[in-house]
Amino acid sequence: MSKVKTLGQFIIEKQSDFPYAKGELSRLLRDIGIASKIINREVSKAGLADILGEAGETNVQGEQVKKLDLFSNEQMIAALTVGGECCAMASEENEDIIPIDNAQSATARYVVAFDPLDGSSNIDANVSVGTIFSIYRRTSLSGPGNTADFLQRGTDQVAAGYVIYGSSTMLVYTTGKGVNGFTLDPSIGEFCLSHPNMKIPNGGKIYSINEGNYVHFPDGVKKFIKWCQEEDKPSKRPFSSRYIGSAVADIHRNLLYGGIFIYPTTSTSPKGKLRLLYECNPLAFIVEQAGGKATDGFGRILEIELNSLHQRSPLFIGSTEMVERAEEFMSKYSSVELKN
Ligand code: P6P
Repeated sequence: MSKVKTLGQFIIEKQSDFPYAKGELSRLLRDIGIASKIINREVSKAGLADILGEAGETNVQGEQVKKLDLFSNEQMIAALTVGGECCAMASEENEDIIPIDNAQSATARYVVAFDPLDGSSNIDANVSVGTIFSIYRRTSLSGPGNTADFLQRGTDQVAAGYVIYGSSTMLVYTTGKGVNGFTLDPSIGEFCLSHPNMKIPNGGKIYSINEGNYVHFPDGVKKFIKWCQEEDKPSKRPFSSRYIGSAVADIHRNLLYGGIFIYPTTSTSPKGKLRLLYECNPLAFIVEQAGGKATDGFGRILEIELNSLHQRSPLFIGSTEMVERAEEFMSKYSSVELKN
């Protein structure tokens, strides 16, 4: 009896978790899985760009080679359009929403926001990158979705997940009933359940932040970093500094080992760098469901009011004990105006 449980089998098995579920959410997750497999195929060839042709040129087959983030964006849009289960999409690559105006989608109940290839600037160095997605019920009644369908709090997400294209390709997602991880088995082309019921360690010894921005960090962040670096055996300090520069990879590592990832306000990113809709909210939903915490340094990420598609937020995310320690420093050392 095979012990392999595919993503498809798992989704159908869990479908009973949703009363009145007619399978749309299951099919939506299936569609995202399909796009991820196609993206994975191209990302895994990235190192062959010299042979296959750089982006913007034609390859040996005479085909136009696209930048991988644009390619990934096209695959997500295509899979969700054909799948017919969502009425609109929002993407990091598109200024405005992408309404889907076809017969199937007119009655679709969901909208999907995504970052098709987060960290793509690292691709040429063969660093792990990721796709991040977030699913909401539409608030409009019918027809193609509209921008207002996306302006919801993170607490309103019905599902969220990421795909990390690394030493192996993993899809990690939640529907609010815990977090499960699936590793792609290329020999059968299926995501197989490899990390059931993922839980982030309550404490950790890894802090992940771009210390190159140190001089521009809020005082609370500076004090937290120095606290992490102090010698203190009972609390196992100094902690280790690990920063990949690809949020999905940094946060995935911390999800497995414990730790905190911080992208605070800086001089070049006065509201933070990461986007609330398709980065902070889905990653926060996953980490909270795994028992961790995600805030902007003062308040819960999932409760932040979203007023625009590409709105940015500071992000403190990971093991609860580490996030709460960082919040203590933020409260103690950051000036009052930063709390508004
Ligand atoms: P910096 C990638 O561009 C990204 O959006 C995140 O994945 C990553 O955590 C962050 O930016 C890295 O930004 O300023 O440290 O290079």
